[in-house]
Amino acid sequence: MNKENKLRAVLFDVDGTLADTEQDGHRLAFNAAFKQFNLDWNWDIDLYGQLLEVTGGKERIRHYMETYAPAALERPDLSDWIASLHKTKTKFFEALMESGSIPLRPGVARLIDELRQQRIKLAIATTTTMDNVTALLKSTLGEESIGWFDVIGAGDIVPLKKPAPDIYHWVLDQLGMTPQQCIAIEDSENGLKAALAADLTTLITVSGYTHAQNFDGAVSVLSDLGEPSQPFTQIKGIAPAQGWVNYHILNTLMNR
Ligand code: XBP
Ligand code: MG
Repeated sequence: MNKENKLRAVLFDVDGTLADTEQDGHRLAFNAAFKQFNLDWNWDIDLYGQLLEVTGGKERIRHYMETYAPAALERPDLSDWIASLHKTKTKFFEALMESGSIPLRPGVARLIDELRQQRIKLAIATTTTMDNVTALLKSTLGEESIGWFDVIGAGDIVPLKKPAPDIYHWVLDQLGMTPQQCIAIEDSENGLKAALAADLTTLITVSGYTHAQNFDGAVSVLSDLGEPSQPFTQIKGIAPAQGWVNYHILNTLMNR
């Protein structure tokens, strides 16, 4: 008889998973920073969707320059300049979060609350900058919510960003857990690749920019985490027994 693994921790991605932050959050913050630096760059909605293939803001700026503004790559201080442009972008993103313009996605606050009651550990594994994570948590769940997460793995804490599994390895190591004790919740193909490469069962809740991506290997693909009053739509993989994801559903998915 198979011995069931008991769920001990949930590893959340941030952008696209906790909140739909890319189009009206990060994208606007990048454009505001470009303006402040007197650059005539403008990342429109379609272009930003393409640029999202590269994870990490500094990496994304460099990738954009390589493709659309190669002359600027000649700067002798290129890395420092990108870092300072990105720092300005982070300030704009924090201000946007403070204004409360981006809500959590359906089911996120409910699930976090239930997992806390069940004494399941919460962790974050993201490529975004730590300041962005804390700004989003503060503006949506309140300042104390930062302490609800046992481990927050963010940004440059590992050298290789998703789709590399490094951030998940780092978080698992900090938790002192095996992948078999955890489930990851992601919204993107790059995030799924990272989580699968770290041997994690992965649930996908698709987001604005990611709904058409390839999610082969995910245990289940859903529109969102759902609420009893607003059930999710099941897209692919295992169909949970009810229209909202809770502790019981995550535990079942982890053992499939
Ligand atoms: C999303 C990302 C990030 C954000 C921008 O990561 O790739 O780079 O787009 O944030 P995830 P920074 O979905 O894993 O959270 O500019 O701070 O990198
Ligand atoms: Mg994401």
